[in-house]
Amino acid sequence: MEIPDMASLKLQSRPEIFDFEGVSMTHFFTDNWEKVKNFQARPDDILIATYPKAGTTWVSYILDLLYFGNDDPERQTSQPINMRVPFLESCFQEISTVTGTEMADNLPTSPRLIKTHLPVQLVPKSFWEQNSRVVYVGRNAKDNAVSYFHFDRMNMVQPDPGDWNSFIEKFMKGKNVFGPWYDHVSGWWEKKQTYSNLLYLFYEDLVEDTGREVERLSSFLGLSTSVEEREKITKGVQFDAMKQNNMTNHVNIPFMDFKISPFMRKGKVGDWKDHFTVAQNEQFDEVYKQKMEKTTVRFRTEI
Ligand code: PPS
Repeated sequence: MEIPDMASLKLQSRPEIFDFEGVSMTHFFTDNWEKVKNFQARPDDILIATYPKAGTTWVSYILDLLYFGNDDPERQTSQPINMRVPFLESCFQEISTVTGTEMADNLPTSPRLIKTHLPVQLVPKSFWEQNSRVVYVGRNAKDNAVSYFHFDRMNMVQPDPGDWNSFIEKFMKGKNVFGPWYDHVSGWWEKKQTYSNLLYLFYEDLVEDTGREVERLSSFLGLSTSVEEREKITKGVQFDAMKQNNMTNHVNIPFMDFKISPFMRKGKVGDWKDHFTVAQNEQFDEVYKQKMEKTTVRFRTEI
């Protein structure tokens, strides 16, 4: 795949946000919509679903190691995680001629691990028809917002975030790519009540006890992994290990400017405390109460 360099990409402007079926989107995630909508899932597919910046890469890597960690050593040393786990709705035509759906269609593995940031109502219906397994990861709104802010600063294919004050206003209004955080986490939570093949994980639980969550994943997927295997995986997926690992730290992505902010930034629960002013925190809590009134999903903003 031919990849243009950062300098030439920087010359292009950031994408506009627009309303797509009631959700804020950029064209990078809607240009291939017919193919996304009609994507043919398989019964053994595993869909990794998240709001952006909730722990997608972390869980993708854990799943990849659980399934393929002992197979082909070359996979672990030469294939970046974003090539192993295609981003279903992505369509970065300026950068690559291969769309997310094509990448997924051409995956040689079984099962296929597929990433999506779509809110539950936009997920291609074949995943439900095929009863594919889904792993959802949620992260508390405050840390999620902070992580998303720094990501939008460094990622040239995302809309310009502006400064932190304007970003947090936008976040509370749900005007980020992939829509409101509130609807995303609660929509997927509702789905879990009726769709039993869905495991809902929390980023905070992963930070608190990664080994326990690896075991939870392994058991949800019906895998018979040994304690030693799980310990090895747990060690390999720690923040520092993944930050050093060029297959997981996204250094291969040309439109991310690591001088502005690294992809593997802090990996913490509670970093929001270094960003929110007291007034912002109070306003955020008020908005949160209203938006999350009807859902029973609960997040921890510290551990
Ligand atoms: S994306 O672009 O939506 O796919 O990003 P995503 O992978 O969902 O989220 C990136 C954030 O997850 C953190 N991360 C981790 N934290 C702890 N441990 C491990 N192993 C780990 N791997 C990724 C990453 O640092 C981003 O969070 P922030 O808060 O910005 O550091």
